Amino acid sequence: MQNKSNIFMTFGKMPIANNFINKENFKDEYFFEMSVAFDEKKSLFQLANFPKPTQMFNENYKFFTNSSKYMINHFENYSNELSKEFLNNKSKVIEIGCNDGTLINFFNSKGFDCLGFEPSKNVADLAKKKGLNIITDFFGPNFEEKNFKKQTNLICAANVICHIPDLENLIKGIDYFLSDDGIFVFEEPYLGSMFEKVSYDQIYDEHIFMFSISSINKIFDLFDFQLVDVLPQVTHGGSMRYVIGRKNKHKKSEIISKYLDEEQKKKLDTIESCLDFKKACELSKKMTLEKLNKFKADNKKICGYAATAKSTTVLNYCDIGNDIIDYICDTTNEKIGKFSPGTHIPIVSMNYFKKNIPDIAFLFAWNHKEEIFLKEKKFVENGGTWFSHVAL
Ligand code: DWN
Ligand code: SAH
Repeated sequence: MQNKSNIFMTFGKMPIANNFINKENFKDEYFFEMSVAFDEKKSLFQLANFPKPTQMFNENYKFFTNSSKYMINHFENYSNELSKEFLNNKSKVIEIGCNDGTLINFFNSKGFDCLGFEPSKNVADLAKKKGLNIITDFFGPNFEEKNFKKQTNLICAANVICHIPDLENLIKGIDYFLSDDGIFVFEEPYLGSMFEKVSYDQIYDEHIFMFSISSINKIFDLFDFQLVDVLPQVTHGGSMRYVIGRKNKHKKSEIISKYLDEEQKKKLDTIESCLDFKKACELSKKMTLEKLNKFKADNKKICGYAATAKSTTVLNYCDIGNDIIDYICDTTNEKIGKFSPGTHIPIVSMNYFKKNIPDIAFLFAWNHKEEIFLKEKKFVENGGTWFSHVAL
């Protein structure tokens, strides 16, 4: 489903966003040209080129769902809502991209027959340790799971469908596993929120697509499926939950046409909105650099807070290195002691942050600001300032 003809912007050379690396690997670090395109037929915002999935999702994957308490709580609510609306005590549930098993474990604890797909071995192993039934592989239609084939009542996912380049193969997999009246539900960062916030850091190698309701509506309509409901979410800076069923099996919510009208008004279904977004990104880069240079001229010490995948885009696009940001603190053991992809800023522990308090903290996990501001009250009380390229 790639379409290179409508490339409208490039962010320049980008490394693998989650490849926090050791010094000895600097010399052979992988980069690709990160350009974005818009497919007007499907109203689909997408990367024009990207690394192979196995370059990103393997035994060294460095993102763990349980790194945010807020997200753990969100996934418990997600499982409660879906169980109540779509499941009974005999139901079977599949999760695509289950990572450390946080979400599928909530379904498992409720007694449903569960199966998770997770290609990144290190995180899949964490899910298996919880006693969960996990296939360490990319989701698709080629599995001999007799208990789940055409019998799965709910296939759910979060922050992973936009990571899957071959959408046709994904939908074949859904068709292969879903029961006749089963439901496929997924939540992904929302294009409209990214445009509003100018949060261009949602774009990185793993995020092949940035979906809107218009695009999801068109994509599934090409197959024997249809969008039957949508529900906006506040997670990850603004996401959308999509509910999909086989055609003519479920009542389509009236809210969909209202949202489609709104998206049309905002021109989210055409390349026009992308061209405005491009200008907004360029302005954001200019403003960010002006502010950071002013902090530096005033002799302020600057650190990064949370070594997110998103930070790789901001740092590389704006060309911000160790001369501006002293270090990035993070809670993930697998990132601490390593260096940021492309820009090679040291990643340190939260303990280091507490002992080496900066004047300014560039909040790279701006999407978790409530959770972080609550636990870092002292930073502000002691005179520290939060900064970000998006409005905080
Ligand atoms: O889609 C994706 C989302 C769900 O997760 C993946 N493609 C990759 C990843 O993106 P991200 O790294 O931008 O996600 P987060 O959740 O914004 O950031 C996670 C990072 O932030 C981890 O390294 C942990 C760190 N963090 C922290 O240091 N202190 C996070 C929180 C909440 C904190 O309090
Ligand atoms: N769902 C979790 C993890 C999101 S990160 C959450 O919201 O926190 C994306 C995850 O999807 C990674 O763990 C990655 O290994 C996995 N993934 C990537 N491509 C996949 C595919 N084709 N099938 C299944 N999982 C995939």
